[in-house]
Amino acid sequence: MSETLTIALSKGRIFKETVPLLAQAGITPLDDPETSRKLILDTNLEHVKLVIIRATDVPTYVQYGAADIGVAGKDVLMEHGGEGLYEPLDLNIACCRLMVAGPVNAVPVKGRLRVATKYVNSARHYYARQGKQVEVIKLYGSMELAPLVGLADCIVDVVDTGNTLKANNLEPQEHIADISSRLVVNKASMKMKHAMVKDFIAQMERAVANKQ
Ligand code: PRT
Ligand code: MG
Repeated sequence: MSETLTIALSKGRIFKETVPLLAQAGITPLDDPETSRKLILDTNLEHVKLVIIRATDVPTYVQYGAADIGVAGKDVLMEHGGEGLYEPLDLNIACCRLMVAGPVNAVPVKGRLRVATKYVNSARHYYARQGKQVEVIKLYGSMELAPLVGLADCIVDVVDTGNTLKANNLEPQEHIADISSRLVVNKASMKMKHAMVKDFIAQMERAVANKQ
């Protein structure tokens, strides 16, 4: 088969937790993105390539067909909006919770709440559903710092162990959504590479089921 299957992954926890699932689907990367500078990794299968990109860029690569398939956190997908993507499978990896967090024992804010986050769309939707007027301040990282220096009253961020919050005298206040990573598929690839894509999804489905 001359057709290739390109899979977009981010380094770090998503790569680490996806590799064992790929292994069960018969796919082994020939390089480790933590030590290699390569952005396109070959695998043991000649027609399967991995592209290593920022977590937030995965939906964009797949939407435009630069990758056929990707693995992305639901937090990232909610923020992206999911246009041009199918989301056929919950991989049940990189699990965490999207939460509102603020200073321990914070006094209720009078007036408009200031919320710092990289999840601007999710935060706006969340507060709009509650009929709350808030000011959302876009950040690209280290959200935990914002309440400590008076930039915001609270943050919207993903929380796993909660240790990062605790280390900064913050605590979870409201639960917005449970998060796990999902397989996403380009809509055109689903049609044009149907057999290959369907087969890959089925194998990943089995790999996920085997883990439970
Ligand atoms: O790190 P980088 O800026 O390159 O990109 P990224 O943060 O978008 O990627 P990455 O690899 O950190 O996260 C990829 C995906 O993993 C996210 O989109 C989530 O779906 C998922 N995930 C699961 C998490 C966490 N758990 C998590 N704990 N993403 C981030 N965190 C952060 C958390 O916000 C805190 O700052 O990790 C820190 C430690 O968390 P605690 O609660 O265990 O202390
Ligand atoms: Mg990170």
